[in-house]
Amino acid sequence: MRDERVTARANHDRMANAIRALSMDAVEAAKSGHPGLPMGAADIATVLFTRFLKFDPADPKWPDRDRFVLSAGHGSMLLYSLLYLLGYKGMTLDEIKRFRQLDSKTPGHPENFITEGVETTTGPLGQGLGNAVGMALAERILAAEFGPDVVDHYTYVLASDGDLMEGISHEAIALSGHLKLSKLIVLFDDNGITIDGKLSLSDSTDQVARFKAAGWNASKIDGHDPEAIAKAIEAAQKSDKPTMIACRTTIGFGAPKKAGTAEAHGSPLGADEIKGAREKLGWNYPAFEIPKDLLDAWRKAGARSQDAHKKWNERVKALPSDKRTEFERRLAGRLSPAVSGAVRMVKEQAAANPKEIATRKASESVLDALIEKAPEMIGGSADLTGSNNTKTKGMPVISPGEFKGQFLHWGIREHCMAAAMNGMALHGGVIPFSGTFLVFSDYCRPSIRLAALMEQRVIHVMTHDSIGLGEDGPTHQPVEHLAALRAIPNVDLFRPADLTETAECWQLALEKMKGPSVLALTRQNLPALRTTLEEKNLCALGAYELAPAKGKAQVSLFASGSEVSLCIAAKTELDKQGVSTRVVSVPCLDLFLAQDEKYRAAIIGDAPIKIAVEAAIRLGWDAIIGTDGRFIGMTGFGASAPYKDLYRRFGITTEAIVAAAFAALGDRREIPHKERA
Ligand SMILES: Cc1ncc(C[n+]2csc(CCOP(=O)(O)OP(=O)(O)O)c2C)c(N)n1
Repeated sequence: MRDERVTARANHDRMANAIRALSMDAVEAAKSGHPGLPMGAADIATVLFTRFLKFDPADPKWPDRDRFVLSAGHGSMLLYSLLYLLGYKGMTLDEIKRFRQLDSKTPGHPENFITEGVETTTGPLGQGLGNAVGMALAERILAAEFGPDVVDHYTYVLASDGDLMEGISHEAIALSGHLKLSKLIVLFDDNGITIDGKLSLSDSTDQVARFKAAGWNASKIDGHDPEAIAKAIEAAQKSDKPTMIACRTTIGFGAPKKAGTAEAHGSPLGADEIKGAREKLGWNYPAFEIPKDLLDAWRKAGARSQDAHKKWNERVKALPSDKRTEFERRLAGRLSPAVSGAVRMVKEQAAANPKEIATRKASESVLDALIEKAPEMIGGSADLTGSNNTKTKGMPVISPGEFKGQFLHWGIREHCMAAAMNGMALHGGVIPFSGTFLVFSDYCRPSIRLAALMEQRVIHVMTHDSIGLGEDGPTHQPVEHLAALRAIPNVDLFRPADLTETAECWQLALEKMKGPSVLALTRQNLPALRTTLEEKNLCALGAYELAPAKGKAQVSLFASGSEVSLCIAAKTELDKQGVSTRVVSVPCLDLFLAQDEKYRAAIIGDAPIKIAVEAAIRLGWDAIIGTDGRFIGMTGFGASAPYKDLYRRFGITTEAIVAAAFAALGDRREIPHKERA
């Protein structure tokens, strides 16, 4: 018995050392990277991947696989070593040797869209933990609907001190504790070291107590003792709460001088230290060489779940055919054809019965029509449900331990909401949409940026989109946020002008399979502008001529959202005064700027006067009006007052548009005069 244990331990050590060796050698070859975490966490990873994790390297996207999130993305060599050792086809030894090089499968931080087997893109600390909450949530939501026979997997996270120091971790821990996400298991790489040195320089939190206070199981173990790790994971799997296992480890384990110090964190160990580590670990193989028997042992571990995978395929096949079709549709992320039907119905109603409503309310009407047709849509709000209008009557609420629902009260946790939504989208089978105020997009921004990078379909409903929110004042009035969101590549920022445009923008957001959308919506009522039914989605090209000029246009007015109606009123006035004017609605500047030259030129037109109107800063609009165009909007922060007073104070009015047009015409008339002089 004792001998067996000794042999098992020796085998474990060799397997873990394979991770350590590959990691330190790859970082050395790249002349950059982070050897400390992979060397320290190698024991945890070896136990998890060889004894617990359910996955199949032959099918990295197997929907019922356990998810593993390396939240501390800087330790990417841990993941790459595992993928190679376990037999993921895309991860060859050559790729390991090309760590951090151009076009390799081994970028500096894990990127899920580059490397098969990587579940999410991590690097910004704390995000992975937030993603994992969403993955665990999506698993429960789908299990509640389709049953444990086809949806039953764990979400494991490896989190570092940095992950747990970031503010987002507080939101993630509190929310998942509250929801009793019992299949979420966090392995905390408790090494007490950060970049600056000892963790004690900047933190003295009792993490076990912290997690327990949030409703988790939490314990402390020796992170280099495989049996202790295994026992803790076994207990975690049986728990009715999420579990955090603080695994005490030594960063850079095996490095003779640098282990246990910040020097092992983020730079190559150096030739001498690597030589010393080889001796200390009893690793007598050249760089990048894994002995055959060891590779075989790892590959065998990689094949552990093949049988489970096969049985799962059979269980899916045995589902009643309509359930199976629906399950497969959800997993593929395909929308039901009923979605476009629902959008059409809203457009029909909008045309038949034009109403003055706020676009947040318009969005609620669209959701009302959509929600039944798209049961994969999971809505939520960061404690502004009544303001964001993201919860319709037909949406049951997800609650602790009860996941059959379509709406989640995220609490006042915008950052985790956005990160978890990314995790839900990555998990698949659900389409998350959120609700908060547009001004708080800043609190979601790091996660929205990652959704864009990862090409994930998440939809953020962000209401109270300008000074038009009125009395809450400048703290709540976004001015730079539209531009800031437009600045993120692959984010589509929609700002619809009425109910019809809101329906069209929702459709575009849902149909955008590879990236996030933000719907910026008003608090205040807006008149209906699209009063005839158009089959075509006019918002699809980002901008379109809403009101043509009578004859040759002298003035082109461009606007989004709440300011489009001001332009329509200004056009009426200008036309009356003999100035032929057209109005272009720009519900999505991002989409418009992505159109071809011909379309852009046609929409921008050749009217000599171009004026853009948006109750926000000018940034971005020059692409349409040019640097010599006129802009009516904000140049600084708003103020607290009823919104009509604010629009007057900041000069965003029909009169101001008309005056700007005349001033511009006057300027032009003056030019030849000046030239004559
Ligand atoms: C949001 C964010 N801030 C800063 C960094 C830069 N950074 C990378 S690792 C790290 C901290 C390292 O400490 P720890 O998380 O304990 O990792 P370990 O030293 O154990 O590898 C920092 C500050 C980052 N990646 N993300």
